Amino acid sequence: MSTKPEVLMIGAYPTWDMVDLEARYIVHKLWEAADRDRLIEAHRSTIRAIATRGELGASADLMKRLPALEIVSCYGVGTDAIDLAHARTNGIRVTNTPDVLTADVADMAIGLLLAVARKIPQADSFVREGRWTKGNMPLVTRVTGKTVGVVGMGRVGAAVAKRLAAFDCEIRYFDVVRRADLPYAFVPNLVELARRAEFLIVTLAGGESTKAIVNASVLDALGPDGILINVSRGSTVDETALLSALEAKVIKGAGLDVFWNEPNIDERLKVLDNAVLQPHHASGTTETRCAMGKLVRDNLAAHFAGVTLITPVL
Ligand code: 8YV
Repeated sequence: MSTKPEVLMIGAYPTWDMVDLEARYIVHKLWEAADRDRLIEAHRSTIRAIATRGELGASADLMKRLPALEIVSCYGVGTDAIDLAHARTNGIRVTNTPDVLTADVADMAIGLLLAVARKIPQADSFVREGRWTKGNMPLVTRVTGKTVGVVGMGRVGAAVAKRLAAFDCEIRYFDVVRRADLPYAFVPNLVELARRAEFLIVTLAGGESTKAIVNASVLDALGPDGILINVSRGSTVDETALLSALEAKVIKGAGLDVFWNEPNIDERLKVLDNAVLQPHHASGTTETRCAMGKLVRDNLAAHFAGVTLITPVL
């Protein structure tokens, strides 16, 4: 019998991670299994680790089926899809990949803001489709110097604010607590923040406490010149309200990396001319994904070596 620990992988990782993981562990690939229940049942008593992705997480139901489970290692910073309460109660360790993806996610927030405000995708089509030869493109919206509301002033929020400062933007933010270490204006009421901002950038953690926190009232307050950017979780925005607001031009536009039902997003989103959509790809650079995969692998290795975890959540 092999001495390699058994790991259940919920979703695919890049090849470079798979090579290393398959050398160290017996890897069970749930996403490839024709019958997932059967795969879990066949190895339920020997699987000691789950390697998952931020958006896939690990439910209590799944963890309950694995009595030998010791650790859930998440390829992503957001652990909202992992049942942390169940893990805590059952002494299951949890790790994530903070810091290494912060810069890329913040870059994407700025990229989406520029794409929506300056209509970069539409301008690209304008040139390719030969419409430029028939006249000038309609004018667009400036980003520099605007008032921006950052919704969630954690690692990503602070990195977004730092970038916006270089655009001479006035930065205000909403969070559950004031960040005394940062020079930006704290606005503890989200509707109030939206009223006072031209752009809102959502960087909150997902989960019950932030579910649909950006609702119809927030969108109304953002108003017809306002732009919403979401690089957090689809769950933080009431997507039904957002769709109505975009269709009725209650707000000017939105840049979205995340959605309620990924990857099978609402068809109504696809026909909007005032939204720029991304496939949950804010951290999707080779550089960052290499660092994320290494953290997952290093956390698993630390666990099985009995040494301190590098980036523990629990
Ligand atoms: C990743 C994420 O796209 O960090 C997170 O929480 O959602 C993203 O960085 C995802 O985890 C990769 O699957």
